[in-house]
Amino acid sequence: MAIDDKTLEAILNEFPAKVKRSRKKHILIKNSDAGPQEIEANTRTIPGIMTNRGCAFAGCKGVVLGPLKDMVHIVHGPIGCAYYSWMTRRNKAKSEDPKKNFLSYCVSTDMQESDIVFGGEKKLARMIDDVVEIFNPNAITISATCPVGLIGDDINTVARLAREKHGINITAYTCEGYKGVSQSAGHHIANNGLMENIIGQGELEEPPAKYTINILGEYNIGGDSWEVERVLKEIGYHVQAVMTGNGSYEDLKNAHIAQLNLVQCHRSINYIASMLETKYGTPWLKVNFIGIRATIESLRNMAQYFGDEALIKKTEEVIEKELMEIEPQLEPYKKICQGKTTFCFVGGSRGHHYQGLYGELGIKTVLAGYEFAHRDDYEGREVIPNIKPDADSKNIPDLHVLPDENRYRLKIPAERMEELKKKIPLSYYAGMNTTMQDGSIIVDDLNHYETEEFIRILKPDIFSSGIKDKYIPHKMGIPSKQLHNYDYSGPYAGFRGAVNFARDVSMSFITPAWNFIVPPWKDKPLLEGSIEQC
Ligand code: CFM
Ligand code: HCA
Repeated sequence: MAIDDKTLEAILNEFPAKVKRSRKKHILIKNSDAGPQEIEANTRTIPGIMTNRGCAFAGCKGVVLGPLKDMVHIVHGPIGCAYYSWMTRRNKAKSEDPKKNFLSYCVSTDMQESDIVFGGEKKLARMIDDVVEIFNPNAITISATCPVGLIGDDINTVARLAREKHGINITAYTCEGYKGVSQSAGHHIANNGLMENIIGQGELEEPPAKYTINILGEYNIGGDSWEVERVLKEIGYHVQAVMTGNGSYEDLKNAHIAQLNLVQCHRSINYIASMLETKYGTPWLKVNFIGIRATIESLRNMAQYFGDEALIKKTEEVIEKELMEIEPQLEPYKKICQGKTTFCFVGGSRGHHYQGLYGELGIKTVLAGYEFAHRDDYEGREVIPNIKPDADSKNIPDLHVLPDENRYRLKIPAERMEELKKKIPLSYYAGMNTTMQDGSIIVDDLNHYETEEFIRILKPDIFSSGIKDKYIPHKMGIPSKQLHNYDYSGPYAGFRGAVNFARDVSMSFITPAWNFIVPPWKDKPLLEGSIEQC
């Protein structure tokens, strides 16, 4: 069954009038005849509604800073926030020096009642001393949780004094959970901090190899970036820094020398991409390594960007070799998946990135959305933004100017940028509103009630979820696939990742376990009307 305006209205009628008015603006039925459709996004979740969103601390420490492996990330606050951001995201990391990988530690000041009353600055300073003595990390970050902001601990001053005392990079992030409306605010805080305190501080003056790139917005969930890097290296790219999956302070310091920044997750890291462009003139290219077609297009676009015939040829050779390896492996899974439907609701970019991969397996996305994306994620953006001339760079209000202003430089002449824009296809980079099929549903900040209602009506064969919404479909007899942490599996990126994904969703479809659950609509009468009050 499809959802039309009337059905949608009936779902929303269960909300109080004010809530209904608000939620209506966050839901669209895709209709390409209606012209550009607008959706409200990045606004406050209505209190009382069961949302899947996280907070600014989650976005800053959990998402962007947390994966940097040779740094110790101190969580300043009561223990809960540190505990619940401890390895749950499955951002993997390996270190050449095993003594310089601190990701498996949960480091927190564990503030108690007395610290809240008398302040936690001294405790934080002592903790930094301990961390330096025990771990000797390359750098330290301090992330504030809600109570720290409420009692007013000056974590920036604690960080500055510790930096002077220990002589290493120690920086503070005032990413208290309540800031902003979701984890998105935390991404921005982390992006600004990394740009201000780390990126560009390395010694390198020139790229160490031909075709030096950074991968931004790739967090190595389930090993994704290792799979992407395997292919990129085979083609001949040198990956300077991954931000921030399996990333390190040492690599990040020299990220400014890359010739091109790839942006996988635009939502969480567009700020660094544009700050690097403004400050160092490094262009950025939107890529998507989820799905076979998207991976191929991304690799071709990269080769076009450098424009070197040998690189273009090598790219095609690698694509062919990879396809030969994976196509026979995918065949049996495609047979299982063909004709199935899915919901694709994730935090940000993955809400559209995974639709292509689902489609390649024959699975149609009937509903999709993001927890916290902004309107441009729904409505689309340019692939390569205009390079701004040096003189303009200094007037960008959002830019955090680093001390060495001489580093402003423009690497790509404007005419070459124009030429590139014509060559590089934009197709998969259109926003979610353009990529979805007519009649499908787009929902921003989907909540528990709406999840149940949309499942009841659309009865998808699989539900893409996070840990908070995973068990709603299960109780309704529908399998789920966590697209945040991949349910202990992965990698799902690139060519081999696509096979892993196909295998995992196929297993969900054929497991007999679902036959033991009777969905509510099969054994209970569905209440379609309303009960009159006596
Ligand atoms: Fe980017 Fe991400 Fe995502 Fe994201 Fe996240 Fe994540 Fe996500 Mo969970 S950075 S927006 S804040 S792709 S942690 S790796 S899976 S919600 S869709
Ligand atoms: C976060 C992290 C998260 C949570 C995933 C989930 C992740 O938002 O704080 O809800 O299952 O990917 O780990 O998005």
